[in-house]
Amino acid sequence: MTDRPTAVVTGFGAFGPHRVNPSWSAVELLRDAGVPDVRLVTEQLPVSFARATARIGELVAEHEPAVVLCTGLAASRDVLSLERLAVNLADAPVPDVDGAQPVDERVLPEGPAALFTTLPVKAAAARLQEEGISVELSLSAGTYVCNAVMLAALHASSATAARVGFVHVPPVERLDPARAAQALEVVLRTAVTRSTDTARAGGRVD
Ligand code: PCA
Repeated sequence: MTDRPTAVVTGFGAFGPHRVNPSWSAVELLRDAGVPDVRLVTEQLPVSFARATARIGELVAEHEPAVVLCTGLAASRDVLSLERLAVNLADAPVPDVDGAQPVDERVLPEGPAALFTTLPVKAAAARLQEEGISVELSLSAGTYVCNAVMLAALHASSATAARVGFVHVPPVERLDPARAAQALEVVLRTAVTRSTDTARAGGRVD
């Protein structure tokens, strides 16, 4: 029973006008349904640069997960986004729930400019499309708390084999939380069953 891989899956709490954060609704549904053969550790993170980045590091140290899947709301997006990159930049257009509003600060003072996801995002995107769930690969998780948590999760796991990534969910009007939960399960399953990503063209020319 201890052979089951552990997955730490997080969503965010309320912030700004978003009284209910659909990322957490999706994580709750995933938690309640369970994922066969995976030990799920779920937690709601506060939309706080300081507390959320510290907490994700604690979760990684405590549970030594095989997968870390963090999620958050992208209010302006139409479809589910699999983030490819976290940047070492905190530039908050609005204060976080603690009133902190970093401007052009490093998330990790000694860290690199950016870190790549270690999730097999192209393979996950292909599986999501097979399930009829619209998805895009994203090159920016923004410069707010979601990006900071993704960077902190990658940094905390950098000496491990954990697969770490971030999924941005659109508002509920564009994606039902039950469908978002299904999508998270597909991403998780892909992460635990594949050690490498598929090498299919998927970039962009702007
Ligand atoms: N979305 C915000 C922070 C919390 C959330 O759910 C973001 O994209 O940074």
